[in-house]
This record gives sequence, structure tokens and C-alpha cells, in this order.
Amino acid sequence: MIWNEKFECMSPQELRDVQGQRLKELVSYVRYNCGVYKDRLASIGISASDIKTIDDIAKLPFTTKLDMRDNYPYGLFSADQKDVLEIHVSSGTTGNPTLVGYTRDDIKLWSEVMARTLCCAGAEPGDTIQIAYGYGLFTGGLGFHYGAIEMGLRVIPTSSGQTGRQLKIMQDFQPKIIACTPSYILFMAEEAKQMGIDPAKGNWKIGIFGAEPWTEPMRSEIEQSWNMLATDVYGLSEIIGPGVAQECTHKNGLHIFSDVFYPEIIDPETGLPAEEGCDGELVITTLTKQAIPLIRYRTRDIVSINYDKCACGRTSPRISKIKGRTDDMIIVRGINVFPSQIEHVLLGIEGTQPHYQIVVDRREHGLDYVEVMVEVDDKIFSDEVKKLEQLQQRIKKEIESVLSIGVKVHLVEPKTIERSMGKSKRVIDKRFL
Ligand code: DLL
Repeated sequence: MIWNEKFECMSPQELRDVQGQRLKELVSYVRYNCGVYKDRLASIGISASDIKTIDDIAKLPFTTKLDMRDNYPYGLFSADQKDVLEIHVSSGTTGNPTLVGYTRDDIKLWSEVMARTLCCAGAEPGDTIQIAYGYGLFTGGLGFHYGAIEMGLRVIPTSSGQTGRQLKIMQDFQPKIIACTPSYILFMAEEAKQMGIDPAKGNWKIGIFGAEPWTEPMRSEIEQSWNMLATDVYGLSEIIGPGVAQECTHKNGLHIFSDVFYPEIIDPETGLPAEEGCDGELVITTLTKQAIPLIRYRTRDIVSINYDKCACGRTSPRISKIKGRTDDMIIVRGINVFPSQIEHVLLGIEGTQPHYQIVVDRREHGLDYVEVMVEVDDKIFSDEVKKLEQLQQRIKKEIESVLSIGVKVHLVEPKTIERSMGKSKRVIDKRFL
């Protein structure tokens, strides 16, 4: 089933016309309503009348995560704060999180693109979905919730965690669809087997997995152990949350809903368009959002794009699975972690050095874990054990409160962590080596 045939199956020219018209309206809207964009566009002399077709997007400046940080909390908002009905946050690069907000119409848009997402994965009205993405400040749980209600699914909003309870609910209510991170579904399979439950024996039809990178071997493992079709969902808080792009049942790229989220693929070094079909950084413009619309937002995610019509009938272009990042962000159990967040914590703690290394690994079939090695001053290192333990606990607590995930902290002697002449190797990610 295709949720919105009009927009998902439009001819390429019709789509370009819609995108061009929406871009013109967007430029007019932000020039009038958002101080940051007003100044930025005025400084290069661009107004709505300069936008004739969607190709004129190249005249507009990029927006980055740094812009979100520098204008925290409300500088990039275009809507009046009284019209912002919901806010979420994701990780920022240092002290402040990235704040996003939604007006009533933005929530309608989110419901619409999530209904498209669920149908694209193969959901049908009347199916039951267990939503095991976190509800709360993370956009996963509520985004799926809005879309599921919009398209007429029955929702079991388990949120993430409490695995024993998740498994009981699966057995009792036999949902057809599960939505959670790929690492969590693998972890649940392992837990189920330990409890003597065969995960493949459910009533499963589809899994919708995303929020973190995952590989084709992981897909095969999930499909085999759960006896379901495992599909990939992509999104980011700054753009809307989940609901930016979704694989259809052909599993041949993720359809990006480009009538509302206009994609460009650029060479991250030059900012110019990447050659067609080649890998580059995904840049997205939110064509119709109200609270915090973004022009040419640099996602830092590396993908390629395919504009051919898909066998499912949709004409919306397809992005590849996410192939990497152009920055040093890592994702652990669906949570975005910037090494700079850890550095920021260490700078505020006396006795530590800003020399650290983060090791991320995955237990076999299990959840990812993080260890942080931190160099401490000579003087501290020769102190009594109790003081070292106190310091270690303090660092652990502060890092955990900033990252919202548990970490193990090891204090190491000065000059233990390898120095680099170039970009220092802050992260050792053993999961995909
Ligand atoms: O992860 C939104 C989301 C929720 C997507 C539920 C899918 C499902 P953020 O926390 O802002 O938002 O993280 C966004 O996560 O820029 C990617 O680097 C990464 N990411 C998201 N989906 C995928 C995916 C949500 N399918 C950042 N594959 C993005 C790889 C993904 N990476």
C-alpha cells in the first residue's frame, strides 16, 4: 500500500515544480520570521523572487549543527514560541543539546511522513506494531507513534528497555510489526533464546530498524532469527526525527520523501554536487516545516542517491544505506555520541588531561558498550587509590549524565594514550572492523 500516491508517485517534472514552489515559499517564510536566516540571506542579497526553480537552491547557504549550537536554544526558530507544541533534543557536539520543535502543522507533517514510512515498509491498517524505540526526548518512539495512529495501526508503546517485559508482550499480543534499533532486536533475540523462547515463532511480518548504522549480515541474522522482513528507516531530529526515508519491501534503497525533505548529495570538501550516483554528504532542506525549518542542512551522513522509478511504483528517489559520517560522531545503542562531548566534560574536571580514547565494541549478539580511557595528571596518579577511585566515579557520572548511556572509565598514566601528528584517533570502533 502507498500512503500518499499523489506525492510518492509524481512524475519527476511535477515533483520539481512542487519542490520549486515550496522552496520559494520557504525562503519568503524564513526571511520574514527567522532572524538568523533573515541576516544570512540579506547578506548575500537573496530573496524569494530569486527562486524560480528548485535548482536555485544552489544559491542558498548551508546550515550546520554548529548553527544549531550557536543559536541555542531558539535562534533558528521561525515560529512564535507559543505555537511550538512539542520539543525534542538530540546530542549536541559539546555542552548544549540540539533542540528541535514542532508546531501543530509540523506534527501533522510528521504523522504523514511516518504513515508513508510504515506503509512503505509493508504495514497495513489493522496490523499491530510494538514500538520499542525510546519514547521521550529521543524522536524515535513518538515519531512512530504518530504515524501508526495516522495510518490505523494498533500501537503497543513499550518504549525501549525492560527486555523481559518486551518478550512477554510479544508472546501475549503477537504483533506483526516491531520498530526498534537493529542492535536492540538482536539483543532481544539472544535474551529470548536464553529464556527458551524461539523468536521466529511469532506472528511477525516486518521489522523497521534504524537510528544507527547496520550491515547486510546483521539484516540476514535478524531476518533468520525472527522470521521477518527487516527494513531500514532513516531520519534525524533536526529534519523531523524518523520519517525522512524508508526502504520498501524491495529493499533496494530508502525512499526519501523529497516533496517535503529535498535531498542533495554534495562533495563534503567542496560543497559542490557529487557526481550522479556517487557517494557524498546528504544535505536536506525541509520545504514545508514551520517551527524550525532548515535550509540545506548538512547531515554529515554519507550516501549515494538513485532517481530511477522503483519496482514498488514510487518515484521518490532512493538513498543508499548510510555508509558513514563526515564527522566523528558515533552511535551507541541508538544514541549519538560526539567525542567532543567527552572532551568538554574532562576540561571541567581538575586532574584530568584532555587526552582520552573511546573504545566501542559489541558483545557477541549483544549490546554495544563504551569504555573511556582518560589520562590523569602525574600528581593525581601518585595519589592514594581512594582518591583515584573518587575521580574515576566523578568522571563516569559526568560523562554518563551528558551522554545518557552507561560507560566504563579507566584512568591511565600520563602519556599512555598514543599521540598523533595529525588528527588524533579519539575513537576505536571495533564493531564494524
Ligand atoms: O536517530 C531518528 C530516528 C529514530 C531514525 C528512529 C530512525 C529511527 P537522531 O538521534 O537525531 O535521530 O540521530 C540522527 O542517526 O544523522 C544518522 O547518522 C543516524 N541514523 C539514523 N537512522 C539511521 C540508519 C534519529 N537507518 C542520526 N542508518 C543520523 C544509519 C542512521 N544511521
